[in-house]
Amino acid sequence: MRDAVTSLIENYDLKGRYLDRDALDTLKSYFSTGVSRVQAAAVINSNAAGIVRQAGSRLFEEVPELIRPGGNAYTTRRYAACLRDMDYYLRYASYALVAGNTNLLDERVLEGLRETYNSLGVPIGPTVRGIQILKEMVAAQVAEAGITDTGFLDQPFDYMIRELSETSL
Ligand SMILES: CCC1=C(C)/C(=C/C2=NC(=C\c3[nH]c(/C=C4\NC(=O)[C@H](C)[C@H]4CC)c(C)c3CCC(=O)O)/C(CCC(=O)O)=C2C)NC1=O
Repeated sequence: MRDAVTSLIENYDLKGRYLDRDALDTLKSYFSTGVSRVQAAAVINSNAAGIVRQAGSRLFEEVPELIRPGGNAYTTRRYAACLRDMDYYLRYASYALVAGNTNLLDERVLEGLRETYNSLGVPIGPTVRGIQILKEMVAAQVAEAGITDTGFLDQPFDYMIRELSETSL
């Protein structure tokens, strides 16, 4: 599992090079957003249950077939599994925000996920929509908390969306 700093150092070490101007700019930009990243993670952390619940309700309003007989989130067990998955996406996004790197999403979340979803008939399109809703809700809550330096906020959500959507046809 890598973060913004360890991945940069690893790259430079592989080439046996000192940190040059590009590296220092990257580090400066990471550290200058550090406090906001931690604040955003704190906002997510203290509202996680509500965010997941509301995001789920919004998803099921938009795609009601999911919770009707024959839908993949139909039955209490599968409904709960769906919300649990949303909670995974939110929690790992909060880690990735602090790490400033998406490597942990590859290692802990996305690896093998498409295959699992395909074998269980979990539809990718609505899952992607669920992650989008999480992203929108987090953006709103972080803004409401008065955190303004938030250019980094969408990255982990967009990364999961892109990786899950890829080859989904
Ligand atoms: C931390 C990394 C991690 C992830 C991401 C993860 C996902 C994950 N979701 C699963 C199931 C599931 N995932 C869903 C999710 C949904 N169904 C829908 O219709 C919606 C679109 C969607 C919710 C947004 C459902 C319903 C199941 C149960 C499917 C079944 O057992 O039939 C399973 C199969 C095993 C299980 O049920 O626990 C895994 C591994 N597990 C992990 O350890």
